[in-house]
Amino acid sequence: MDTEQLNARFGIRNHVIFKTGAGGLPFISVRNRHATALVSLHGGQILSYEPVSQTSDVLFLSKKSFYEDGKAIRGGIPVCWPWFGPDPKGLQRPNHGFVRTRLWEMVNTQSTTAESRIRLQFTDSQKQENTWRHPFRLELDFSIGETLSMSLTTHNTGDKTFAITQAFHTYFRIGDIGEIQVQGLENCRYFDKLDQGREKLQTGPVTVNEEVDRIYEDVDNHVVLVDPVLQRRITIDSKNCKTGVVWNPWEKSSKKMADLGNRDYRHFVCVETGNIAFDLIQIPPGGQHSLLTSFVVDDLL
Ligand code: TA6
Repeated sequence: MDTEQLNARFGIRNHVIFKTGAGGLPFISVRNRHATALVSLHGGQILSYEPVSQTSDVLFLSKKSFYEDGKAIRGGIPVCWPWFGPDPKGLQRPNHGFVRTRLWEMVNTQSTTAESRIRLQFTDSQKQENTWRHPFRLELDFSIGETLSMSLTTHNTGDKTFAITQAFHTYFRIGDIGEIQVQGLENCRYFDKLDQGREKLQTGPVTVNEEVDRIYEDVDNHVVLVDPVLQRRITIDSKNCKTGVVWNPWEKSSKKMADLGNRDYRHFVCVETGNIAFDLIQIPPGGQHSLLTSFVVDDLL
């Protein structure tokens, strides 16, 4: 469907409008009295979320992102599925799974003046990954308003159980990486991916003054990103998951990434929620699992 057909079928005057954007891809521009947002059908990825109370976007989006089939957009909230991180089978399949690199389908849209809802889906008929053979249907729901909420529901439509790992790989825009704190992970154990995966203990809030790539275990699903430069606090709640990630590539690794500016690392941190590493989710035939997350932005008084 082109954007004219998408608008005819799913557009909502003043609130949900489809448009062709970077790379000739279809995007959804969302506006209501509480927030504006931009959602890419490529990747099923929200790229921008700006509550009217904020003067800067809650999400970071690289100006050097790629917008093409087979590549992930650098920023917003990429959907990592059906695996998180490198291909668990070592078959050279894409990092973080294949659904963030492909076009999703529209299912429906709803909006009031206060909240806009979008449902996308991705099914096995759309996949081009011939090494993931399980029949499935993915539903991705966004609720955009005073808060941003997301739900990723995996349906097993086949006759065999399959296992997944998954995450919302959220890029938060921040004033400066050296000033932020991530609270709520105190006393959690984590795997330090930059130190041969050694298991360590988080003492105190997470601060970042070098490259960080940590998978936190048994998190209590309530984390707060405090940004004294942008003078805001972002509360990140999640459900049906036990793991989280804090990642920043810092200067050296950033320079190896063609879709990231050399100084971009100062202005984003990834605080991710999902079912990662040991938190494997087994879905039986006919079964389903929903990964939920929500974000509330408050001003720091
Ligand atoms: O979530 C952190 C991480 O797994 C890092 O190891 C790094 O690879 C990052 O994701 C970005 O991955 P990408 O494939 O989007 O470049």
